[in-house]
Amino acid sequence: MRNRLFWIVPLLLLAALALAACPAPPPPASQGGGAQEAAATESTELNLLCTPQVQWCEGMKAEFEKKYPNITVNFVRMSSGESLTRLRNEKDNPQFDIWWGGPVDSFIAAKQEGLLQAYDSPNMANIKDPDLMKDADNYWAGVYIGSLGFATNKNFLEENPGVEPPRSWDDLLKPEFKGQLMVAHPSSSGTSYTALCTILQIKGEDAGWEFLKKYAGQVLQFTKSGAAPAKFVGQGEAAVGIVFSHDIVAEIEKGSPLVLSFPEEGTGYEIGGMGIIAGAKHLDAAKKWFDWALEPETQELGPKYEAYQAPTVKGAKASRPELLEVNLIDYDFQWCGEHKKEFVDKFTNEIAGAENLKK
Ligand code: S7P
Repeated sequence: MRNRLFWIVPLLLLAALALAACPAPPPPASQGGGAQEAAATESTELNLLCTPQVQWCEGMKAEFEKKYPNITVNFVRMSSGESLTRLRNEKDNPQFDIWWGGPVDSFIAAKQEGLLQAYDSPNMANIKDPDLMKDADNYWAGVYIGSLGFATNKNFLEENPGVEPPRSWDDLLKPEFKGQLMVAHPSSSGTSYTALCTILQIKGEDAGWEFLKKYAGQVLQFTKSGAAPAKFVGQGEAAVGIVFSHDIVAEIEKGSPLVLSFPEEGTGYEIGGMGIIAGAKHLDAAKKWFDWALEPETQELGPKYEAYQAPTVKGAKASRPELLEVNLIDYDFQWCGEHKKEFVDKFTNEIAGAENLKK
């Protein structure tokens, strides 16, 4: 007996010491614990595919990082068509987490091709007109709205007395604008695709394609990016640009000698979209961006970065409401999105190839 006690006492002491050295188990999740908090503040990244103007992309990155200092946003700015091509090529190994901006026609095409994943953000409830401004299955949400307009160089008008800024799509075919139009190519640009699909809707498909042949014949140069013609026309490289009206306003604000006009029979408009990429590697961060982009305060940030699109959420004020107080057609986003590849291919193969685009 004495012998047994001789061994048991030191063994008990060793066991007590070992227990004291063990870390305490994490508290149950419902209490919120140190381990969970650490995970929430762990540094992470968000790879953003950004389609609007680079200045706005930079501004949004800075604003988001201010709100979420533990998330570093890496963005690449690409036009809509280029973005779609890139997402198709990376489908099996996506490099981007979220795509923000650019007309939703491309998001509808991306959903169709399995490039996006659904996310039912709690902030979807903020959207003003859910039937129009978000996908029924939550694959994309609208983050801004903008109308198409014409930008005419004032000096050109002064040098050509009697020439008026175009006020209808047919005016673009006038002899004085031969070789004087500038627009982006619809294969790379969402802006230009919006113009193409607007024309097909206003004129009907047969007459629309006939018109598009003549319209392409008036074009001096197709650019890659949708907003570029406003800049080039402001510099006097061509007389008229077909561009989103908010991009024309931004150029005028910078001092470019441009007149903004609209086609009176009706103009097309965009809903700028946002969607999470299928297989996103930083899903939590992507969801944070998605939620944040649907807050009224976020949507009012645009003018700080020379972006004058109208907001899509309740409680956010439009900086230039007059840009939507024009004759807007009942643009069929679903039809334009679902036919995007077909229409772009037809334009490229039968009307104007996409080679030698002006940047
Ligand atoms: O931020 C200006 C803006 O016009 O850029 C987007 C545009 O479609 C992107 O450029 P691409 O035409 O080159 O694709 C618009 O969504 C946005 O309003």
